[in-house]
Amino acid sequence: TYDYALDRDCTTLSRHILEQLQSFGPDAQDLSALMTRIGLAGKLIARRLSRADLVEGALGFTGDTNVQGEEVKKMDIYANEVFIAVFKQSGLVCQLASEEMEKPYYIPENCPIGRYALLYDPIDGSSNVDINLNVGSIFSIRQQTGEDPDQNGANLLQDGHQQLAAGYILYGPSVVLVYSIGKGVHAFTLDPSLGEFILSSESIQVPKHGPVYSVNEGNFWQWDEALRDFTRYVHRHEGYTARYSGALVGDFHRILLQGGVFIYPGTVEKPDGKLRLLYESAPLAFLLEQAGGAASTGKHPLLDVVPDYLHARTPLIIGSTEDVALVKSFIDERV
Ligand code: AHM
Ligand code: MG
Repeated sequence: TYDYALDRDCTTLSRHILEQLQSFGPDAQDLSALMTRIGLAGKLIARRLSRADLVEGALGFTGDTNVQGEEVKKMDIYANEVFIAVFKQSGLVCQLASEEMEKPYYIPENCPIGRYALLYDPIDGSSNVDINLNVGSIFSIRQQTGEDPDQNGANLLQDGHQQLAAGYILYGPSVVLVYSIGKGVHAFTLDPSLGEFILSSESIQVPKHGPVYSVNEGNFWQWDEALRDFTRYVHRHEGYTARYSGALVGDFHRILLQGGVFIYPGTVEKPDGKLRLLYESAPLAFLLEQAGGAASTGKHPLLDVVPDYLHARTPLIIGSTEDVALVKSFIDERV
């Protein structure tokens, strides 16, 4: 019969959330609606990426630099605006904060009832855009709480445990959306013929150990000696292999499924590394802890860190528990 195939094709994002929460109450309805909209953002971005070479003005730089001092790509701006457009008039989100905006974007008409804040990196791994390699979007949903008198995101400076939901969209050969609402980690694959994200892997668990170490070794001489010790160790031992794509979401996805460790350490130029806590590291740490892995700054569990600024960075060591512990052991030896 068709039952199995039809049932599988009906496990959309929104239905999955309602099932997970075993409720049709307001919170479940809200989270389900939020996730459906994030899915819509993902579809819009995927559509533009999939034919970017053919669309005038889709590729290349805008000529501006963002608050991080990085050159802005046209695709960064497009994707940033997609999220804003999708959440306007949603009644759900009062405040959006992203890598591409110095200050949060408020949607005042949503604020009386909008109970959530969305933090996101619209295009992660932008350097891959112009060469048609995988990129991603990362998102984190928090309760809209606290005061933000200067509208600079002061109310968002919370630790990572406060996240209600987190996830990412990977724009690869397939478009995959991975999310957690604190009840395991689940992956959905976009079926282009349906225009829907359909459940493809449920309750993903990261292996306790994996072969991959993923770090930009071009920065070797900018690292602390402890990380050089770790790298020398993996060079000298069998069973390790290096993978680094320049797009965190892709490298992270590999590790989630196959195990290993991703590292973006502090460097001489960037003592706190490159990755931003609130919309890059913390959402991925939330996911990985849900999948049975670990995330650390090298000094503290990553989810414990409270940033002092919306765009604050932290070093990131994330992956299988045994591999994160191995990196940590070299750090602890040098303390
Ligand atoms: P972006 O969000 O501005 O693209 O920056 C984040 C990206 C990550 O995806 C990736 O892991 C890292 O920057 C690569 O940086 P580097 O080239 O310094 O290794
Ligand atoms: Mg990024």
